[in-house]
Amino acid sequence: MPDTLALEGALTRLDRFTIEVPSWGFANTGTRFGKFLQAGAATTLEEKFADAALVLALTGVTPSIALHVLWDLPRGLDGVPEVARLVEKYGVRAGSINPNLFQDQEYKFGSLCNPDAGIRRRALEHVLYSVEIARLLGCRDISLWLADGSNYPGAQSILHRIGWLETALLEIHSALAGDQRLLIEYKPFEPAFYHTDIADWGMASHLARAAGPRARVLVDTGHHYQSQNIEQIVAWLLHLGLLGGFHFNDRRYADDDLTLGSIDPYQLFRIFHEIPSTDEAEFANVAFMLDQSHNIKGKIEATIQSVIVAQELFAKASVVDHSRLAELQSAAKTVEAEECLRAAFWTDVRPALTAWRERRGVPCDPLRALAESGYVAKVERERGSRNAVLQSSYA
Ligand code: PSV
Ligand code: MN
Repeated sequence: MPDTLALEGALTRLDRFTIEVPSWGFANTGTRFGKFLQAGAATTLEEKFADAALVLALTGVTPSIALHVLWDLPRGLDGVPEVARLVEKYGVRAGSINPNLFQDQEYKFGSLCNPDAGIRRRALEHVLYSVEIARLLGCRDISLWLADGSNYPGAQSILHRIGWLETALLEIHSALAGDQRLLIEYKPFEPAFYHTDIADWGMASHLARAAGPRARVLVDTGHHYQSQNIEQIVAWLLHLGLLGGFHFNDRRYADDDLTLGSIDPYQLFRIFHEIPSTDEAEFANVAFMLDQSHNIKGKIEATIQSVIVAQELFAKASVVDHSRLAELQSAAKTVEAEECLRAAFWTDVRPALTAWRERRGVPCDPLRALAESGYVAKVERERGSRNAVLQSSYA
């Protein structure tokens, strides 16, 4: 079992671990079959910032909120001053900027890969102004996910679409300024069910390399085939200098958007184990973000629960005895090496985390603090009747 010193070391590493929350995690989102609406769900951008500020106050480790351009800045660049005001008011930074290339009716056959050059150009312009939004708000990362693909064999030229995508990404990359980065997210299927233009980490890696040095790959843990070895992908991306960050969520079947660690906490532990938190510069290059929508659980509650789980699993991965593990691996001591890893996984880091929170001046039990704050009941009262009116207009 790791000793007290190893646990203390783990706590030091925790100081550098932060995680970004998604604005859409506070809003009424659901599955394609429907939404179970919540009275307290955030509708306005200000409400999303207010909820994110509470998560920050209760956990101390979520300094930024990811923004989705069409959902949060529907007026594009004109929305920037309002975001800047909310950043100032709530003390939560604007995090990664997510262009939206999947909502417009024009995108039925794709966005940057659409066979129609005019639609490709309009999609490109949307990304370029998203880059500009990011620049004005001082955001480092633009997270690009395309829903592009096709549903039937022969319906689209896969080859032509690769070329169009490469051309577009080059232009997007050349618009990046300062320390900005382009994170390219892959997904094997959904909404397209025959081919997806950026289906896996190999395609995303190639596209990042072809686009330029400020492009990297974004790993969404829900975007893999069943039983794929995600930690191996992470190790490869680190080796190639291409790991840009994560969209964390858990899944049982496909892109289920379940809360982190709810199904397979050992997997997230194994992913964290591959990321050496000892190299500060490299560690800072990895953006840890949640990408979950909560259809059943309370939104703020689920977000806090996910943050806690991320910290627990990160702390567990940090107590691995690396020098002993290296010796055992060299000596090919299979069972001992595996047990060395498992010992860290089964270490109860929760008391140490409680002490760490105490030192940081945040509640020892953030979920209990949320319940005791009465915040959810308050926003249900404040937002409930307005949300009910909005909801009746969905019908
Ligand atoms: C697509 O499934 C995705 O993971 C992308 O990151 C989108 O931006 C996000 O979900 C929208 O919920
Ligand atoms: Mn994602």
